[in-house]
Amino acid sequence: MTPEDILSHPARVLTTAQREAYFRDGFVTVEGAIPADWLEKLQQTSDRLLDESRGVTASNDAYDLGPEHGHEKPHVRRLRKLVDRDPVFWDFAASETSPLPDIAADLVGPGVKFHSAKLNYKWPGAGEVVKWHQDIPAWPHTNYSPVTLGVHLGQVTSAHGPLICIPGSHDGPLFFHTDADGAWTGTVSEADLEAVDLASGVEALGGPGSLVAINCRTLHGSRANSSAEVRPMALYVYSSADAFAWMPPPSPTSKTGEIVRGGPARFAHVDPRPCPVPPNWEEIGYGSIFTAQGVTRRRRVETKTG
Ligand SMILES: O=C(O)CCC(=O)C(=O)O
Repeated sequence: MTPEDILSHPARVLTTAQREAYFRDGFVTVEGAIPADWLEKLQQTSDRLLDESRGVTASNDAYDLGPEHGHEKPHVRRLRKLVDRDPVFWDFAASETSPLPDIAADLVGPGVKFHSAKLNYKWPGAGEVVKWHQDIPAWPHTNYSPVTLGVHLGQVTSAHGPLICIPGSHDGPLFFHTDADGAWTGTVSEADLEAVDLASGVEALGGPGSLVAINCRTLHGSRANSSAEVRPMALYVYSSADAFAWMPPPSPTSKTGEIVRGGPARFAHVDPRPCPVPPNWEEIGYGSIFTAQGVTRRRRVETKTG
């Protein structure tokens, strides 16, 4: 579906201005998107799983652990395959009472397919950055409807290492996310970034329950958390029902491919714009963006905001 087709369907949760901003800029932030009862359930479940991580000593299917992880001080960088960690996370992704799939429908059209979900934590002092990247080169689809809905479980200010999106980059080129030898790096090369106006980046800020929707082509990243609090952000990916993955997903869940709103598509929508071919994750495995990118400080983003 084109943006015009999608906008011709009545909005369920977002305003017309928010939907139009998403299609114009490639992202939109929405303050107060998630009601308090849902937020509380998500926060409590996240806290419990963080507590349970104290007994885990190495990264596994559930936890991506940072180098400082220990029983006394959990350092979980990511909860993987979120919808398989606790039923609350799948209810939030799919149930009739959750606003999340309706927000997705406002951005991809009435037929909504679930792709994947994770919860990224960013710990104060850990120096974790997410380097500039686009999402779709890691999990290409027949079209560019996939959208990531990032839900802030805590307050996010400039100091918390917020997501930063480059406006309009979804209409620009798709970049390789590989090094000179063709090995996957999960990030755009310094040479390619020379052509990008990184200073135009917009921070996705907001209180607990705020949301940022990012199109799969939009260039984005985040710098280290320099605040005193952890920054937990749940990231749910959906596509239109007529989008089909043409390579194995990096982090398949038991729910990947489920239709959560509307019905299955009878035709695939194929967008002619080319997409680089990622590694076959089924063959080489996928850790997380932190393991792919390495955890290094990123000069460009740090320079931007001092
Ligand atoms: O957690 C972040 O700040 C960025 C997340 C992200 O872009 C990703 O995991 O692909």
